[in-house]
Parts: sequence; C-alpha cells; structure tokens
Amino acid sequence: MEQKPNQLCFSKKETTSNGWEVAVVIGCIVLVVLSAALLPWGGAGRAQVRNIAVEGTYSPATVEIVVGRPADLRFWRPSDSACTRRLVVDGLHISTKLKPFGITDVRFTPRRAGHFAMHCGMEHLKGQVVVEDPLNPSAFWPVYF
Ligand SMILES: [Cu+2]
Repeated sequence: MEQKPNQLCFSKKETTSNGWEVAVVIGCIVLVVLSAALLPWGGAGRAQVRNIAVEGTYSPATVEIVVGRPADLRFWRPSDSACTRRLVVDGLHISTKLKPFGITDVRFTPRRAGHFAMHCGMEHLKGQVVVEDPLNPSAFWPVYF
C-alpha cells in the first residue's frame, strides 16, 4: 500500500542501479587486467634501470629485466679490488670494466629471453641476468612448462 505511489520509480531505480554496478565492476576488472598485461611494454623508450652493488658479491645477485626494452644496469663499485674490475655477462655480449669508487652504467637492449650468467673476470663473483619474455613465458620458465 505504502509503496504503491513510487513502486514504478523504485523498481526502475533498482534495475538501473544493478546494471550500472555490474558495468562498473566489469569495467574495472577489464581495466586492471589490461593495464597489468600491458605493463611490461609500457614506456618502450624508457630504460629498465637496475642498481647493483659490487663488493664481495653482486647485490642483488639476480637482475630481472624484460626482453626488447633498453636496460641500464648501474654497477656501483665502492672499491678498486682487482677482482671486481671486469664484468662479464655470458650470452649478452657484455664484457666491460667497472670504474672504482663510482657507478658504471651498462646499457644494452636484450634481444632474447633466458638466464645469463654474470661474473667477474675470474668468476669469483657470480650472479645472473634474467631476461623475461612476457609473450613467451615458456622461455622464462623452462622447468615448469
Ligand atoms: Cu673476481
């Protein structure tokens, strides 16, 4: 009885509201999924900067980057020990000297995915550069797929 005057209005409002809520929720999910999927390719021109300290070990020892995008590995070497002078990354054509008491930028664009061993000239210090390919995860996770 009481709801008779605005029954039409009420039911109409409810339907509209539900439709909007569903649309907004679906829209949000689509946006989140899309942005997450596109994130690795976002800003193709921007370098992937990673900072690595070189003192007794590489810290962090594992550096993760994405294939096809410029990378800038910044090696900070706070000593002049002969051991840490040369940096070699197998398979990525990297063999360079790291300057003592400073930062050396090692810039390159990885063209293939995989795990690449990173080490000093004498292979005392060891680490790895992991190049991920979001389009081909099997190259990145050979053990699991
Ligand atoms: Cu060494």
